[in-house]
Amino acid sequence: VAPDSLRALAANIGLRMGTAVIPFDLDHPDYQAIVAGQFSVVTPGNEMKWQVVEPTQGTFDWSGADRLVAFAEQHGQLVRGHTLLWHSQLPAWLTSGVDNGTISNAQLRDLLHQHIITEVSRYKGRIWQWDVANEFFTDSNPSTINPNDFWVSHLGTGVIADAFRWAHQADPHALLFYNDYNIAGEDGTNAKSDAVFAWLRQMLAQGVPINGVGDQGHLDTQYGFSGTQMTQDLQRYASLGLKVAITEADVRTFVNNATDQVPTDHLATFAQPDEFGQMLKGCLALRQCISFTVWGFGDADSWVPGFFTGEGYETIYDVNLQPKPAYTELQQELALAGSGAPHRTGGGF
Ligand code: 9MR
Repeated sequence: VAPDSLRALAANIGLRMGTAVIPFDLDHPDYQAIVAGQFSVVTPGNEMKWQVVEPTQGTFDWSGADRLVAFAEQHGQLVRGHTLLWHSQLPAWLTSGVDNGTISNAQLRDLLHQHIITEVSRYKGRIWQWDVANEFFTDSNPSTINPNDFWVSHLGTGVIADAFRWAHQADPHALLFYNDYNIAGEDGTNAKSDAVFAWLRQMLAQGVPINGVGDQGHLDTQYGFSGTQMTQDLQRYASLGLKVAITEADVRTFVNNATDQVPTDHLATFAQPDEFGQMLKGCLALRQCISFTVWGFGDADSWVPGFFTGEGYETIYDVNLQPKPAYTELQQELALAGSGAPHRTGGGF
């Protein structure tokens, strides 16, 4: 591993640099070299989600997840498992069964229990952090657990705590995370962070086995961002005794087209790396921030154009897997963090 790689620079201060990975893209040598060379923790972007691992009831496909976990072990990397309880990317047999009444709420709860036990047990001892529950809070002010969420509407809010208990039973050593977006300085009101903080405090008081909070960190240059509020919010979670992590960092902007992904506003080429740097600084300021994961590392793999019309450019490598200014920004911040700024002398009169 090169001493100026992201993973080596971060290792100097005990931080893990991560990326989401498309496991079968590891067949491409250029892609594989970056995953192995730059990152020390990996997350399957989709391949541990219920829709992928159990496409037909009782028929499992662990091929992508197995491949990435094995790759990580061969390359001295840890794994962030993602994600056990989420409203999205559920198998069609499950959601249609619930819709047409062939799966009762009691059966739904049993199926979820079984799903969590099966998946967490399969990788027991091999997952560093699990995103147990994902995206339960509304973006409104005040923010609450979304009553219309698929899981909450059928099983009540208590299902979230149960998911943590089940995951903990299946792998007592994995760090169990609550993961969400806009919960560390991205949202001007900070309402969602306030709600998540209050809920976590309540859960911990009840003895629910939650070990950490993941802030996804999906930014957009049109809104601006400062790492100062992020550090304060992360600090507040840490004050509860929790670890914190940045789990899905990317910074999107408007682009000419989805193939070339050249920003339409030249200033975005400065704002994009700056916001990556702000997020990394927000994490670096806190010793409880144990990993910083980017949500994929090449603009060609972008999830963004499919979700935000006309946007892209959100990663740290371009569409040809060449490092962008955002890569250099992260590298420089890590290098500075590793050496510490020297003390000044002779500045007085
Ligand atoms: O990167 C994932 C993309 O390939 C999927 O199409 C998408 C489906 O919802 O999920 C993406 O990952 C999401 C993550 O699991 C949770 N936070 C938001 C991410 C981006 O949508």
